[in-house]
Amino acid sequence: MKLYYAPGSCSLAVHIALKETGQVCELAKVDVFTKAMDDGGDYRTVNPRGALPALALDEGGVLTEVAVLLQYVADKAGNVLIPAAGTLERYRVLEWLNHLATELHKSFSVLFNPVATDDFKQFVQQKLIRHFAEIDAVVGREEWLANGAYSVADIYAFVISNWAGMVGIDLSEFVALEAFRSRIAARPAVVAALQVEGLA
Ligand SMILES: N[C@@H](CCC(=O)N[C@@H](CS)C(=O)NCC(=O)O)C(=O)O
Repeated sequence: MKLYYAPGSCSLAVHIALKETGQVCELAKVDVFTKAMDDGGDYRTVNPRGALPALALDEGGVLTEVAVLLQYVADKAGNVLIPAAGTLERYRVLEWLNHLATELHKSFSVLFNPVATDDFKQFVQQKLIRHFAEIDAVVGREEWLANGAYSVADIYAFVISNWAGMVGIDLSEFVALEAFRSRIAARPAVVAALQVEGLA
């Protein structure tokens, strides 16, 4: 497998899931803005949408979309980071993956967008703060987002929450969320992925 990634971006979630499950994967770094790959090629030849991440599969072909790649990587490792297909526990993890992808991840994309107006950014920030407040409440009651077990949903939430400080969102009032983030940051697989990406 080969993971196309940009340091600290949403591709980090897939990178962490690979490390957590001990799967060997080649890495190809991409400039998120220019789409240039380290070998000089244009990433859009891999993923015409230009968005990271993408995973080139051993069986051939390229798979995209963070939430899908997380399921793919977790499924390849058995039911370590995701419950078995068809179980309600599985749908609980998928519920979070979908929520994180559509409500949080893409809201951050607006905040990183230089053409978004300040008023709109403020509106989006408030929405994100409400979503982080919900996560704070959930991980205040239970250790992890779904089923009381660490899953790809927690990994995705961790990566997204890393962006808060970059766009002026202060998470320090969310004590349980900060503890959740620290628990994940301390995991050896997470430390290893961050080191490889030059972030630790
Ligand atoms: N729908 C895609 C969106 C991924 C996405 O927004 N990736 C960001 C990095 S976190 C990116 O590559 N942005 C640059 C672009 O879309 O051109 C997914 O869920 O994988």
